[in-house]
Amino acid sequence: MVAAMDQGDDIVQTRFRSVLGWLYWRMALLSLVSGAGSIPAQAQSTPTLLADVDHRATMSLDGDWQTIVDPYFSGQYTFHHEVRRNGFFMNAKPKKDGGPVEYDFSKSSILKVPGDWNTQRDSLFYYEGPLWYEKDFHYVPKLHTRVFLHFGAVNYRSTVWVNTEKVCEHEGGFTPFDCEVTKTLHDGNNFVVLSVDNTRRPNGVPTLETDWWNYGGITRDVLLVDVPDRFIDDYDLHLNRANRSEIDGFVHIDGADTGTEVGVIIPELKVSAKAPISQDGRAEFKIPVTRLNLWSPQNPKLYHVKITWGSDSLEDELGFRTIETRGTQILLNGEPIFLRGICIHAEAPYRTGRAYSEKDVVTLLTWVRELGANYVRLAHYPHDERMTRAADRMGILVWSEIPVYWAIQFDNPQVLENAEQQLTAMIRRDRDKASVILWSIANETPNTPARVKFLSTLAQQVRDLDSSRLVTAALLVRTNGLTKIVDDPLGQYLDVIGTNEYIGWYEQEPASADQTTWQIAFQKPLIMSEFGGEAKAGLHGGGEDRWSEEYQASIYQHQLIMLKRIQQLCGLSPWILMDFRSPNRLLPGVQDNFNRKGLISDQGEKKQAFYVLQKAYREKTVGKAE
Ligand code: GCB
Repeated sequence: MVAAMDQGDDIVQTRFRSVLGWLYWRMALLSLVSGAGSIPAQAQSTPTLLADVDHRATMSLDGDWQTIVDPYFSGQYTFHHEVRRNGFFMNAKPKKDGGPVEYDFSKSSILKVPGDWNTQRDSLFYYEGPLWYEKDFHYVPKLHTRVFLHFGAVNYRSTVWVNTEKVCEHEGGFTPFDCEVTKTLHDGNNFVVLSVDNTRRPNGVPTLETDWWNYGGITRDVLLVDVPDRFIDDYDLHLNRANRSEIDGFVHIDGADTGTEVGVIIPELKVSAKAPISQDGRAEFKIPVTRLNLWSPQNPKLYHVKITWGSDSLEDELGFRTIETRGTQILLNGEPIFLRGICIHAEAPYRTGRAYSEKDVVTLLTWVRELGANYVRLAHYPHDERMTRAADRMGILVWSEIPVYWAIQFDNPQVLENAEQQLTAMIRRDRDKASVILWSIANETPNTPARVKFLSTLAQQVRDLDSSRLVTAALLVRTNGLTKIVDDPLGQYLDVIGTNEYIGWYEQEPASADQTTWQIAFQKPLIMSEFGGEAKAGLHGGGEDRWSEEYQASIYQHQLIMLKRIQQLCGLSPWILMDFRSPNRLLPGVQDNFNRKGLISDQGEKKQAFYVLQKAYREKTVGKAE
């Protein structure tokens, strides 16, 4: 995709200029008319992140929300013509007397949560801008309980008010956040208002240009989460790489007294361990275990684990396994493993739109199984937590990634902060999942010194947060005739090298792969993290007719010939399991706003290439049999 990248840079710059003008206008207006936008001291600009929310006592706020489409973001102003105008967060009602109130949530239309707005209302299909959500709910406070408002994901920027008080702000469309609302909720009727803005930004992560639909809105669950006054807010329990008879890790308590003890109980293993809390609020564990049934794709064994501290206790289902590299191999539980995989976007099968439900993820992963795969690359951002939970249960290994995609502003410290925050949220949410073996910090990022500095900082952050898994990224490769060269300096900071190439689609012919050789500058495991080509399901032609199923199948056939010759290949995840919506894909009658590189159409029709890959995976003709 190098060619497309260069073009992308131009587009980014052109759009950047026009966006600058618009931003200038808007900032000027805002400073004239409003005090809104600054966050009061009591609100959290970096909201808390709870662990294991799907095992907490919760009340769902999913369902119907009142919504106001607000392209000029007029609902955020509090002053206009020197007259006080309530921002929409006040949730006021128009009255005959008194000042003008020019909105009314109760009379506005409804959107379902979770769900992107684009596929729920025709007029919002291409909408990129601010939209307001409001929901009324009843709440009865409990003694000695703190309450958090949890959002699974909101794309892209959001500000949250409860009963008119701003409780938090968040940026990033695919990671969870939690706003504390203990003191904001009343006994009885309450309401929450959210402004959500999916406007693409030059300094966003991702930035202006992506090859997926910019689905806006509250795209994942909203929950009220009850926890005790002081509670278990983070933990990591994993198998020791060097000693697979020991579970290591920590439990962190929010507000703990030093010296008090945390308990970890695994009934099936007869484990009942205790450890004291030190000054940093953490209790460190080294738990000896015997007769551990290791988690693997063939045996996705999960243990019931209970963590206790004071009045809090938290349960989880954890698998125990190790993942490491040795030379150019990836070892699962000490044994070499070959990753027979496929990429997936969080696009919902059949209905399209953002995937969020159990049905969505099980449909996708069942196809993965049918393909004979043991591995998925979840592109290009963290997917719903149901996906990694299902992968844990179904024994499918996972590469999980943050949307550091193409040419983001690598020299902007605020962009780094944003990427770090998304990386932390991804790791904290999913480090209890045995299926996740690879944290990816980037996809196809152009090689510049600023970018290497930026991404090496992220690689170090992964190691600080989770040293039990591997760091990777999908790199661009250089081409010299029929030689592919992998020498991106970022490679030195990674455990596993991912490379994307599109021989037979963006360059050369499918058969060119037969003669292509690979020069890899790193003695590390390599994953072919993308290859493929487009085909419209049901469109047939010869092996030379682009867009036909035969042409796509021929790309796969030739790729498989090439891949067998790459000695240090440890896995592959062709692009992609299912067709997905993309605003870049405009060919009428064929693409119609879908990237058609799926092995399966968005309506579930399997293309010929699916069966080519299935045969190679089932017969293990690609990669070494483990
Ligand atoms: C890539 C990108 C992916 C695109 C794909 C394509 O290299 O990583 O996001 O969708 O190519 O289809 O061009």
